[in-house]
Amino acid sequence: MDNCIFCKIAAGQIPSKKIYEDEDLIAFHDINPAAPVHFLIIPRQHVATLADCGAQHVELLGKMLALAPRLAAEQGCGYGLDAEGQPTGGFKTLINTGPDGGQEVYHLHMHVIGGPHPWRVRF
Ligand code: DGP
Repeated sequence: MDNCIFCKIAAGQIPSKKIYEDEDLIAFHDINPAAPVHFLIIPRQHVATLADCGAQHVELLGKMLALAPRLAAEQGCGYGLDAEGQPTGGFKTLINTGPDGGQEVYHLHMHVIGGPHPWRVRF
């Protein structure tokens, strides 16, 4: 898509701090991090919003979701159990959709946000 900043990042036309790429997905650090760890997972394919996804995108969305915990662990905010078997670590996943959902860039992206307290917020 012409004029889509994330398509340009996916094509390597705009620099980004990439942490992952494969034939379908790219992940890179958010330019304006909201927490110690904050990266975005995007499809290479231009899809404007989550609301534009249909049955043909289910596999792609599944790949995005499955990638999040793996990259979160690599970035230092993985989820797990401690020595006592208690939950530890973890991260938020967030997809903003449309103006009322706070979406600013109209290329589907999943935020992965984490790091130790006190950055935590309700959403
Ligand atoms: P959203 O509100 O869900 O559309 O969030 C868009 C996010 O994208 C926002 O947290 C900032 C980030 N962002 C916007 N432009 C760029 C860019 O050029 N590079 C990077 N790395 N992140 C960007």
